[in-house]
Amino acid sequence: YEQQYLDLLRQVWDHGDERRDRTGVGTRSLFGPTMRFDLSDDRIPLLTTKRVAWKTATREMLWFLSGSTNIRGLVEQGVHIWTDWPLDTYNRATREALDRDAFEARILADDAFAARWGELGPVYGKQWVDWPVYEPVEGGLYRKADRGIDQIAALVTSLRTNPTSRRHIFTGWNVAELDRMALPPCHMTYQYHVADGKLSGMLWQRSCDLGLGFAFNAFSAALLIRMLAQQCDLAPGELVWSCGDAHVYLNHAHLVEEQLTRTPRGEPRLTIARRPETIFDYAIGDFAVTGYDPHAHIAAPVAV
Ligand code: THF
Repeated sequence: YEQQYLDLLRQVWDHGDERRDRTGVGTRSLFGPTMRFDLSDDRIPLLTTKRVAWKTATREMLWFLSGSTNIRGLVEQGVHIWTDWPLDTYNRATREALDRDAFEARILADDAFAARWGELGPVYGKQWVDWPVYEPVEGGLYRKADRGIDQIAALVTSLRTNPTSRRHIFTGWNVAELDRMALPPCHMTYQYHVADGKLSGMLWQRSCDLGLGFAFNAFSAALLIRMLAQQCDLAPGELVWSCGDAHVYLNHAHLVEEQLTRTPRGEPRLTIARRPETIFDYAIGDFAVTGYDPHAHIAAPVAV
């Protein structure tokens, strides 16, 4: 289970192609790995070779599903994983040097500041539940429709009404809006497959930070399969994780070396306490992980 990840981490670290990347930190990178995680019996891909903040990942998923693209809703819950990008934009624009705590304090205290500086642009949440639509009007012009496409609601409907479809897909990769996003989506395309009463999901990620992001991305993708399966009266099948550029940042050497000395332990399981009315009605308290006895957290810097 977790060994697939450790093997990939080792492979990328030892044999990856070293290059300068957008952030200037530098990475080693391999192209095109795939991993499979069986989700039956409530098993969930949650790394045990370091402690992973699964509640943070869950809050992030609920924030995506809410359609929000402003960090305020995360910061209010003590989730800091998206703050560095707006902070960087703010400090560049104003030539200030606010630290993360000071910036988050202003995001929480000041509505206008949060609206102006906490916005990430039309990232995941916007594209998932409100993908903009343009309607033709007279004279060869187009006007923006009042409501966009809710890809998640459409997915639930298609899973329920046409389970054998090969089009159970949603994506955050809105080509026309990429340049307005703080970051173009990394975990960009999700596809689902129903067979034998079981729901499997594939995540195609264009780019993966194996040291930090993978733990979040794999857990979240599995979490979403579980929520969708519950909503559609299906049992959980498998998560197939597939990636374009899988990389390790050069400043994560200590993490890689420490984590690869550790042995996975236990089989974490995810339980969902109730069945909410719709896919949009889950709350953080609905989720519990049992059998999670990980090795200690390993802190590592995030490349912005
Ligand atoms: N950019 C980079 N360089 N790496 C990423 O993993 C990443 N993401 C999202 C967008 N851009 C990225 C942001 N998601 C952490 C986790 C997820 C993130 C960003 C940062 C992080 O720092 N995790 C720490 C601390 C967690 C905590 O606050 O409790 C960790 O140890 O896991 C990947 O989608």
